Amino acid sequence: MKKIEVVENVLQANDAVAATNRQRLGRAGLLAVNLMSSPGSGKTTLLEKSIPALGPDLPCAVLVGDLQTTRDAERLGPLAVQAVQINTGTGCHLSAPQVSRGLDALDLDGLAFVFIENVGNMVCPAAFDLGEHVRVVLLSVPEGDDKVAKYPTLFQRADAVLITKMDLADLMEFNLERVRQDLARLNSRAPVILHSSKTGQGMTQWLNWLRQQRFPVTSGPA
Ligand SMILES: Nc1nc2c(ncn2[C@@H]2O[C@H](COP(=O)(O)OP(=O)(O)O)[C@@H](O)[C@H]2O)c(=O)[nH]1
Ligand SMILES: [Mg+2]
Repeated sequence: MKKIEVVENVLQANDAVAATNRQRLGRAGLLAVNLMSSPGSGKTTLLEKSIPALGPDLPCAVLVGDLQTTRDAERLGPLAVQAVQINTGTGCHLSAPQVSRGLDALDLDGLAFVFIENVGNMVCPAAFDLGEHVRVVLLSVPEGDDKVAKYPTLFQRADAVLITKMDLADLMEFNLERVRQDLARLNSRAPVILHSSKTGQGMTQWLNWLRQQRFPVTSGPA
């Protein structure tokens, strides 16, 4: 029983900071996007492609969570965006207090998007609200078409699901219909975007979805 209480307290403390983060991000008039998936499913590559495509009218910043190294922030550096690496040490997900400190290191003025690349993990990030406005979950083709059913919590709370590395679908004998059926059972709300950073498939749909998500934030009450 005690164990359960501790977990609940940790989540409650996290959620309180997340609410403050969300208010702060909303006041700045930007959209915060939490990207979640396994390691190697293509989060940083997606950002490398998306940020230039959004263009100078929609400036972006990135908070990148990893256990160690500043490699992802270095990859995003040449895109001339503010990129802050958050090293979690042994932590398998980002928490709202870590994101709060990451936001302190950013100049939020004039930004359209803050992308939060979560630690690569299909389980733990799902439980932790960071104060984001939307949650995007990536599933890459090489991970296999059974993963939606095996890791349901992540997909249940997604606002959009990207099936990435679609260029490998034939090679990997990926059963897209199976994935669609599993997703339909868990989450009928989130659009499913078929994407490849290599061929550009789904890029327009993804960018349009992102742009649309900004409206409730920018045109909502102050
Ligand atoms: N074939 C293929 N490879 C990709 C695609 N997107 C990313 N990759 C590769 O997948 C690897 C991991 O990508 P990365 O963006 O670092 O994944 P992350 O760990 O989720 O940030 C890299 O070698 C990328 O070049 C894609 O659409 N198709
Ligand atoms: Mg990465």
